[in-house]
This record gives sequence, structure tokens and C-alpha cells, in this order.
Amino acid sequence: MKLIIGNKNYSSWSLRAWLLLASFEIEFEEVLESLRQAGLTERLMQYSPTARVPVLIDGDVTIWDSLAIDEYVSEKYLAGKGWPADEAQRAEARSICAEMHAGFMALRSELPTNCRALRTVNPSAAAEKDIARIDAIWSACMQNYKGPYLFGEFSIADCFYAPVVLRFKTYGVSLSASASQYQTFMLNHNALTRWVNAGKAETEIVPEDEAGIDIAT
Ligand SMILES: N[C@@H](CCC(=O)N[C@@H](CS)C(=O)NCC(=O)O)C(=O)O
Repeated sequence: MKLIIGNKNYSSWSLRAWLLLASFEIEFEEVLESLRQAGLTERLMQYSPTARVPVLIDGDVTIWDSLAIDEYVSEKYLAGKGWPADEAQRAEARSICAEMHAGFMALRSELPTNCRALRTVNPSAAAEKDIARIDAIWSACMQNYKGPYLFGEFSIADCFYAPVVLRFKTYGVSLSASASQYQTFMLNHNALTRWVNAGKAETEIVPEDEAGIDIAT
């Protein structure tokens, strides 16, 4: 099984698929395609007509969307354990993943994933609203399911919010106590740490994904 991903420093959508496979120690080959513009569409179209990553290729099956990939992996390799066991929690987990999949546009564009950077930005009102909503989601989950992951045990919901855990660190976003507790826990998660360290080791710069002003260290 092969997972096509973008640069680990920048590719938040790739992380959602990679983190599920890596956390559950499912064997896969990783193929990293640079997200630098030169020939990008043509390069990515080798794998999927959408010219986007991630793409999972499992024998004859090709899946070209992070949520579809996680659903497939959960069904085929985890006997459904990618989602919470409880039906109501599963529905809630799917709802917050759908919210992340289809929304938070201001946050995405103003605070792009950039693992190795430490920056300041001035979020717009729309981005502040996105941040507050994510804080509320994490806090409610921590309160209702008592951590350490959003639904107690690791699930696809954590894969979907992991890129935001990283963005909030890059841009020093202040969070409520319980949201911050979740963020700190995830920043020490074994597979996520491996992704971040690999991202930090990359040297390629994708100018479109650089935002904010460096914090002097
Ligand atoms: N709906 C897709 C979106 C994936 C996506 O936008 N990926 C970005 C990289 S993080 C990409 O491939 N960009 C290439 C481009 O914009 O040309 C998913 O969830 O997998």
C-alpha cells in the first residue's frame, strides 16, 4: 500500500491520512511529492485526476481524499477502530471531522501549516472565529470524554485536528486551559512528533505557504 503525500512541513491534508496509518502501525510505503509549483499539477495527476495529495493506492484501489482514505483504512485495516465505538460519539466525531474538512477557510489561509516556523500573525475576525470554534470543540471533548484524545482513545478526529495542533503552535495561538491541555498532549504524540521532526528536517520552501513574521528566538 502506497500513500502519496506532500512536504511534511506544509501538507496538513497529507498529515490526516499519514497519522492514522502511522499511529496504528499499518505498513505502507510513503511517496513524498514536493508541493513546489514547478510541474505540480502534472506530477500529482500521475496519481489522481484531482492533482491533490494525499492519495492512497492499495492494489487496484485509489482513494484521493483524506476523509475517504481514513474511512477506508478504518474499515479495511482497523475493523472500524478508527472511530469511537459508541454510536453517538462516532456521529459527533464524524461531524467535527466534516466541519474541519469543509470549513475553517480563514484559519487555513491565514495560518498555513508550517511545522518548522515560529511566527506571529494578526488573524482577521473570521480567523479568530475559527480559532474560537476549534477551542470550543476541543474543550467540550476534553470535558465530556476526559481525554487524553478528543474521544478518549485515539481516533480519526485526532488525525483531522492534528494539523491545527501544529498551526496553533507555529503562530502561538492562546487557548483555553482544556484546549491547551489537548494541544500539549498531541504535541508529544509519538507519530505526530516523528512527522514534525521530518518536516523540520526538510529544507524546501513553498512561498505560498509562508505567512507571518518570525519570532526572534
Ligand atoms: N479534499 C482533499 C484536499 C487535499 C488538498 O487540497 N491537498 C493540497 C496539499 S495539502 C494539495 O494537494 N495541493 C496541491 C495544489 O494545490 O496544487 C483531501 O482532503 O485530501
